[in-house]
Amino acid sequence: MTSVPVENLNESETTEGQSEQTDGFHLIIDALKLNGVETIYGVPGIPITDFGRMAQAAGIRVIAFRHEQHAGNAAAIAGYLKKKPGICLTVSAPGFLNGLTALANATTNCFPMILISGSSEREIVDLQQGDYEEMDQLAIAKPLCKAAFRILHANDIGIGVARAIRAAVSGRPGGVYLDLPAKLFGQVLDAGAGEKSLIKVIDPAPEQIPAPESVKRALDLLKSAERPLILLGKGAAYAQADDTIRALLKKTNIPFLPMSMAKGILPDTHPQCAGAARSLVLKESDVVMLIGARLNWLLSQGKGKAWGGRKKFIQIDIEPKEIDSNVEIAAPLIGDINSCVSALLDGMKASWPEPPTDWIDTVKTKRDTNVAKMAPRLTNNNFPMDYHGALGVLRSVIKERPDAILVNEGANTLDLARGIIDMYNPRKRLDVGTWGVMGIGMGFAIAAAVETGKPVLAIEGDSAFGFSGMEVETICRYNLPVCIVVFNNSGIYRGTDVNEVNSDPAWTCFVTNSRYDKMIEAFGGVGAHATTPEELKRAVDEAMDSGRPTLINAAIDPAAGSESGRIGNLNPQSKLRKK
Ligand SMILES: Cc1ncc(C[n+]2csc(CCOP(=O)(O)OP(=O)(O)O)c2C)c(N)n1
Ligand SMILES: [Mg+2]
Repeated sequence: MTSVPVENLNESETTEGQSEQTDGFHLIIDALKLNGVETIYGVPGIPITDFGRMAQAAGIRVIAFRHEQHAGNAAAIAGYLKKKPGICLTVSAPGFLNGLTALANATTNCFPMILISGSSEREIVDLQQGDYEEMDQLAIAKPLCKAAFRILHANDIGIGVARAIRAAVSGRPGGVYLDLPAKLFGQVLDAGAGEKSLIKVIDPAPEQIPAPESVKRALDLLKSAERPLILLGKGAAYAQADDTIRALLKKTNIPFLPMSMAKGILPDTHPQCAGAARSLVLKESDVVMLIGARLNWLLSQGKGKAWGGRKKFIQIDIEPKEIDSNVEIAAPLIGDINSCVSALLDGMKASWPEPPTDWIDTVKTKRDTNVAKMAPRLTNNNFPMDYHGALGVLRSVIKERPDAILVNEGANTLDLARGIIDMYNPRKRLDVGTWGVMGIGMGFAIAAAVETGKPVLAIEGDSAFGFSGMEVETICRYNLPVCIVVFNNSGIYRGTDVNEVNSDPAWTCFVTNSRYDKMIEAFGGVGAHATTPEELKRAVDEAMDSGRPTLINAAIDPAAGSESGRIGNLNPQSKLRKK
């Protein structure tokens, strides 16, 4: 398509004798609507305020946040839940930068999203002449996302939006940046020509069928296994290939281990789930099939003590470059997860050997022992409340409402909740993901409620909550069915550190006996204060049943947590540190 600067068009061509005109504002909205965009998450300001108004008037739901990072996180998780790019809209320079963390996080986590930012006058920006919010946003975004585009001419809007959508969802999904200079919005175009320039993206994430020889190689290896394991990553949850994956697990009877956000494809309570025997299955398995899971730090890079020696890996991934990233992959299977798992099932024909019974029994025994060991801790009604007592009741809340969505961040609050709370359905657990990033809480909770209409339970460390806490106003403003439980232990990891040098508090500690529940009351939401598991259960049940925006301050023993939750081993140690 040729790009004719609109201001160069002959006046008479656009204003006289032709009934209708359109402009950048409307074409962008039309392009998004044509491609099924229903919701935009953002923060208004120059040059996008009117654009947001017009999008709202055109029937797009526009959810306005208090900070772009949370709007960006909302867009990212909307993309994950819907398998379509979530849209975040920001102003130039500072707004763009605020959204960028979410864009980078989305790319790292393979969530499809598009960050659309208004930008300043190109001519001035490029000569660095000091424009309002001057910044070369495209250059800055490029290394942090999967693709970055700028649209200069209104008749390229169709192409630009199509490229952004395709880049976000095809192959391995990720974040895309779309730069819209202020001038673009006002550019006028003949309405007919404008309409013709739009593109409805055909098959944005096509099936990618694995090669037959890869399928055979994977099946041969799996058949040879004595202690097989299937490891499900959040890619498996994203793929929405739930039935196919369940069929594979049923057919093979192989124990499976879900990564955090893959929990619930089959319930954590399923007899094959090895979640409660994680250490054992990682160490003892001989053949491991990775489905949409990467061998990154969360899996100790596939080697070392946790893995107890060399394994043979089968890896299903849509991204060929992922293979051999950390250890040798004996049987790579490149394609989309549904196609790959379907091909494996087809190749298994009618009969497939069960794993040796001593392996199944070993896993089961370990799992049952660990579950039994944990059980009494989860039913305590201690005061001061500890993590296990509090999480024991939240576990029941989810068991009683398996359709609710759980958002979770923090350190102890995250690690313990992940292990304790069983999930029963796919894509119901949303958390800090690959980076372990704090600040996703309210953005994820808002988008989960907006996109699914289901009740949301956000379990937040008090530090974690602080990163996005102001968005409780957004939750109240849109009257969303979100119940936030702040695990208030007065600090990061613990609330007991002491600074022995001066009167400043230790830098991991917050104000003691604080009442986060008061925050939501300021905006008309329901606040509650819980000091025992019983009180907590009552307050959460009420919130989940009423659907009213609620924040429960769960007072947790400041001494109950441990440094960095379960990953304290990643802290560097000083040999010289003075005690
Ligand atoms: C953006 C970001 N900044 C800082 C951190 C470091 N960090 C990891 S966990 C955490 C907070 C842990 O405290 P809290 O949420 O209160 O959980 P607790 O362990 O006390 O239950 C922080 C600040 C991070 N992961 N991400
Ligand atoms: Mg804390």
